[in-house]
Amino acid sequence: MSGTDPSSPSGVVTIGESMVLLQPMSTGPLAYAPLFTRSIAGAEANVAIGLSRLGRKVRWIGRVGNDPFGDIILSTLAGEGVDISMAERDPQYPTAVYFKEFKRYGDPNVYYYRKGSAASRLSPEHVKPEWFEGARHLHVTGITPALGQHTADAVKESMVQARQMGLTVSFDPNLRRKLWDDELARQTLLSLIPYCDLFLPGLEEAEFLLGERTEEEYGTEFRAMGPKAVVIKLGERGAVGFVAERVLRADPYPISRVVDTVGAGDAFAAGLLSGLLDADWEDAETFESALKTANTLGALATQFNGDWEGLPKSDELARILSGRDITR
Ligand code: KDG
Repeated sequence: MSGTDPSSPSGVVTIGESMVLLQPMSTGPLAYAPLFTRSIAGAEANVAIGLSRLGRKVRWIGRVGNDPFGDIILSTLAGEGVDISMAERDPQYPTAVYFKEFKRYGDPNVYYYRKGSAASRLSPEHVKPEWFEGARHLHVTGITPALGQHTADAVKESMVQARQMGLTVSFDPNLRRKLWDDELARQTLLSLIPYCDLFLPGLEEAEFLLGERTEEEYGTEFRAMGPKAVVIKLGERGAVGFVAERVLRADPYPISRVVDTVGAGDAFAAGLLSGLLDADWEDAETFESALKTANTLGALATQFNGDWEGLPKSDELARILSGRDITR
């Protein structure tokens, strides 16, 4: 179904819900927005597109309805070069939808219409070894586990199976408090950390999970739970990585305005993974360079409306990272 082959050594698999995204063409209260643009989104799909644009082979696995919104999700992902050959269509339940609201202050508000969606029916019995065959890495987030106990169990099962098959696993907690109760979120997200190799919280998420600590304490405590590496996103202060007893920092990519923060964490993950796949994580230079790419992608993702549309391709990213202007 797509032009990519995830059986290459650098192949990445990602699993999660993708939704149709409706964004108002005007700023202000959603209730008074008359016109919308239609796109697709979903944390794991955003990462898949970001990686595919950087030349990585990616397989997205998820469940959509047998409806026009399912069609547009699959055709958009396939058009972006993502392998959708293992995505499933549910004959009974629909594809989810979500709306953004831009009020000109703070992060955009999001409104979900996803209860009872095809993706929310994902359960551990769906997870199968074919999903991971030939791939090197699995990326999952804390959004799919928020959809129900069976989706949380399915994410855990996929982390377990992937590791049994020799893949490394990254896990972004992507806390979405609208989707679940705080205590359940904390317990479930903490319970998944031991099954990943690379844990990617934001600073606020780290505090939500462990309480107030220093950055170094977060790094030490999360690594003690199992992951080989931990990267904490620090927003305007860049990012800090903890790997092999080292603390590695990368400055933020400078930006002068923010248009839409949604999707920035996924872009960060795509940038980081693109730098770490097939590389030695314990090599400080490699890790710092991956952090720099991650910060750059995360910052670029805040510069446009939409969760992934403006993400760069590899040649554009190389130009941006080298500081060269497009006209020179
Ligand atoms: O990280 C961005 C995601 O939040 C967005 O694309 C939609 O997956 C989504 C969600 O559940 O919020």
